Amino acid sequence: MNRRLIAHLDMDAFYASVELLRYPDLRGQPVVIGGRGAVPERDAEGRYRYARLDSYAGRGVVTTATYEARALGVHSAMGMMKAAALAPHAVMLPVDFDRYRHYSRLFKAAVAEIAPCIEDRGIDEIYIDLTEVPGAQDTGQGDALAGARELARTIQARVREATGLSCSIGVTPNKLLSKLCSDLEKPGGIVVATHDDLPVRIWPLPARRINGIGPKAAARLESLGIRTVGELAQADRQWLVEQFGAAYGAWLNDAAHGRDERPVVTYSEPKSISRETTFERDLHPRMDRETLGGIFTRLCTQVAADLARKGYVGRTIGIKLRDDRFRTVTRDVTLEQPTADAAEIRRAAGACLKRVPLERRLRLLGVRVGSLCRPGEAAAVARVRDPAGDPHTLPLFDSE
Ligand code: DCP
Ligand code: MG
Repeated sequence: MNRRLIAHLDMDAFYASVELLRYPDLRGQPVVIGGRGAVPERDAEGRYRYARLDSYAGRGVVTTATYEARALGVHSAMGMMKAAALAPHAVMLPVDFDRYRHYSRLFKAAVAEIAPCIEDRGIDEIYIDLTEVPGAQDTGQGDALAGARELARTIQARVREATGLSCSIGVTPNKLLSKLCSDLEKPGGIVVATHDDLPVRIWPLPARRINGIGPKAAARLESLGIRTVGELAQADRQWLVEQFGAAYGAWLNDAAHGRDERPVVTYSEPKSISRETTFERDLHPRMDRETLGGIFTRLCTQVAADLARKGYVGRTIGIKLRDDRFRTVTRDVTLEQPTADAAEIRRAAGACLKRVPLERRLRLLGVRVGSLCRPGEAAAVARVRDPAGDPHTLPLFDSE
């Protein structure tokens, strides 16, 4: 039987790298993607004029940054003002999701030409089952994984050819280890490993690097004196079960020992499609009624367009509000018939809004459509989910 060879591929500084394709003069510079600034315009000599971080005022967050900006301490999810303090001269570019989605499709299609068994994990990462791909199992002189290594190089080269972008790849016997390995030698890294490499490459890592150990579980582990994956591996399995419950405790022990049998799932139905926005300044439900109404309608239109593009209709329409004290409320309503119609979504979302006491200023508004099905498909058919396929569907200590 063939050894399992699972790859995890993650694009390097994805949004930033896509932007550098159209602004190549920014290569080598600290660049931050985030906020809603204007797109750069050309000056009289045809050169782009860029906004710098120190000109920013607002509450936007960094979605990603080039490695040069990261070297200054800037990272994803950091407030732009804080980033400005660290890297005042960094160039700031607005996000352009349509463009990132386009490149996302391109790189996935490029990989699919070589290895068709792909699990989509979001805009910039995929798992690839290489087990049956021709050549993957080849062994070279003194290298049992020569075939896997070569295949990873081929995939990396094809992605670059198709997109101009670089990515990092981990190849191991399972998804858990591959996800850890793809991150080890970014950017442009290829890390091929087996269980034998666990003590040297994986055990020194902080436990929270494991996908499924979130901030809460990491903090709890730390309070128990466990910081690294290796320390977690040394902890007694039964003791972990006592501390974290049967499912999560056992999973922690398996994870630390690099045990993971999850298959690469080539397709999964989305559970819901949503859009949300954080305002530049808090908006008052009465005083800013018109502005809010406009944003609300735009969100509904965007969700409707997302549904249409992905080919879904949905029955449950929901809203999410966050007030200036960071309190979040959600409301939803289930329609008789599924829809992808912007006006219908707007009506249902409006009805949800009426059920929320609007007393404080708002900082965030979101619209979601769930209970998705394909147009024409019987809406009442409940989708059966695989209860055992993915340990992350277990009642995890952290929900991520
Ligand atoms: N992203 C985001 N908000 C975050 C983290 C990421 O919007 N808190 C976006 C921007 C990233 C993309 O998702 O470009 C992919 O996320 P990654 O974590 O893979 O980050 P990068 O691809 O930017 O960098 P890396 O080279 O570390 O993978
Ligand atoms: Mg990435």
